[in-house]
Amino acid sequence: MKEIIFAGRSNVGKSTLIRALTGTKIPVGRRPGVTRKILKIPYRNIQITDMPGFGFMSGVSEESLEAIKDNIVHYIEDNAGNIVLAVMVVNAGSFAEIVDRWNERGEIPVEVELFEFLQEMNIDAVVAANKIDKVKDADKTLDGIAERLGMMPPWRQWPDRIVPVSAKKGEIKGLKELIRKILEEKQKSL
Ligand SMILES: Nc1nc2c(ncn2[C@@H]2O[C@H](COP(=O)(O)OP(=O)(O)OP(=O)(O)O)[C@@H](O)[C@H]2O)c(=O)[nH]1
Ligand SMILES: [Mg+2]
Repeated sequence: MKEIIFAGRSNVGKSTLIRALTGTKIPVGRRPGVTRKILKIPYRNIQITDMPGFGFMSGVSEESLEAIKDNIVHYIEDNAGNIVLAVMVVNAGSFAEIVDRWNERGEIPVEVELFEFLQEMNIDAVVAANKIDKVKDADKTLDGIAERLGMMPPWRQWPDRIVPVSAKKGEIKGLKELIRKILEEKQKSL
């Protein structure tokens, strides 16, 4: 079955976003590390895949965190043929700061790595900038996200690649429309 995967750092709101999109009551929570296993949710004629988050989780060892990341990468490699779209969910308000902190340490931020990996695998990827309800200057924040993922600002130049959402408030219209558009284009090219 064709599938759409949702991936991103823990606690960014991946599961909340899938809930809002599909109406399926999958577990969500205030603490990082709620989704521990890859979860497959049937939705219409497609499968939505909820990934465990990568990054910090209290009480989880460094090795386990690495294992989660490896798991995600392997899953994507093994299922690349079915994956029609990857939604990379980020916390809009903290994304820039996290990326800059990693870069200052001379490390590649996991999100940047994931985004590049998806491109290498030829998997269509969109960035869902979630928790936009908590952000004061949305345009500036979204420009900062675009820039850090190698997309020249202003972010509005990339309407097919970056979309602000608030999963919690159910403000997900932009993402819904984008998903529909991408799936339609895929159908046509078959
Ligand atoms: N303010 C705000 N909070 C949100 C939004 N979306 C999710 N949250 C909150 O963020 C927290 C984490 O949500 P989850 O959906 O469990 O996050 P996740 O990315 O699936 O987390 P893991 O499964 O641990 O990787 C919850 O407390 C949500 O209510 C949003 O759009 N705005
Ligand atoms: Mg989750």
